[in-house]
Amino acid sequence: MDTSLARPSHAAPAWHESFSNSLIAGLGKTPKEIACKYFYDEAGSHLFERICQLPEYYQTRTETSLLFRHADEIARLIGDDVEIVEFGAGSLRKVRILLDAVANIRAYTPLDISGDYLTNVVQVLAANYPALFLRPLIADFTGPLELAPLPGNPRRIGFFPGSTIGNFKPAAAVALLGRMRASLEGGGLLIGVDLAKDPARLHAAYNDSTGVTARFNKNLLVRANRELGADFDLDAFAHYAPYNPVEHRIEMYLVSLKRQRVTLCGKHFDFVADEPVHTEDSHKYTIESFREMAVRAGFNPRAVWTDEERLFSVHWLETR
Ligand code: AVI
Repeated sequence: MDTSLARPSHAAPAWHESFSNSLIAGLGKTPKEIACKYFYDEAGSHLFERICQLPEYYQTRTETSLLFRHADEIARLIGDDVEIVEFGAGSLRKVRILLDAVANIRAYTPLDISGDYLTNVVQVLAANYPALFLRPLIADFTGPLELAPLPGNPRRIGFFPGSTIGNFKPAAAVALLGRMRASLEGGGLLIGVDLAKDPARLHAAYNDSTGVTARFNKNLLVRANRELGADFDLDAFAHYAPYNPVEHRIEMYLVSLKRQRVTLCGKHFDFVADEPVHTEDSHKYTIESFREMAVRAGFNPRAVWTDEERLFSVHWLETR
């Protein structure tokens, strides 16, 4: 195979600059915040992979087993002769279930913001699927989604597993789904959505006993120190991830353990003791509330699969 096809290209430049601008703007707000998309540098992507294997983090194994169990039915709904576009592709592990089940895939387009990580995982996939046409893109799928059409215009199928949609506030989630819908016209979206459940179970999933989620959260500060020359004292911030039952979401914070000043890019940011920096929301839906949201984004919800415990759901949404 021509390995140049498996080399990711940049859909948008200057990640570095956008991280510093976003961090400076976010730390200047009250309450302070850091956008969760910056979790995923190479180290953050590896930490997220470890989260996915934690016993407390039921999402990954539940979604994977749903995809395996219903692969034939999913493949029938997807049809053949399609391009699969994965939004925020990560490890490229779950898509293998589709690559094995769907007939005649014309192209697989994984989009991810972590270029180094994408380069590595795409090489492994290319070795395992030598006949597959791959066009990896280093891209922020939260921005404009303009994908060049492929020759012959195969139907485009979006794949958005892992309940990443839950990391957007509901209005932003509807807007993102709407942009995805527009880029998938004539096709459909296969999307994984975590379900509302016992808050204790959710709390455990985001406060794991081995502290991997805490390291993942603090990686934002590690990254700012390394990439932007910031001087965050890692021991002076704590991971805090409560469930908010009113908004149906886990909220993640880094809490300053003392009064302190942090400097980055020549600017000073003061923290009082116990001051939170908001780093992530992870919304949980019911099957019905998610389907209503998909309808608001212009999709036609066609099929949904869930496990016996109703922990997680996978939805097939058509654009027409
Ligand atoms: C990527 N996303 C769906 C994960 C989640 O569960 O919201 C990110 C994560 N944050 C902490 N643990 C995992």
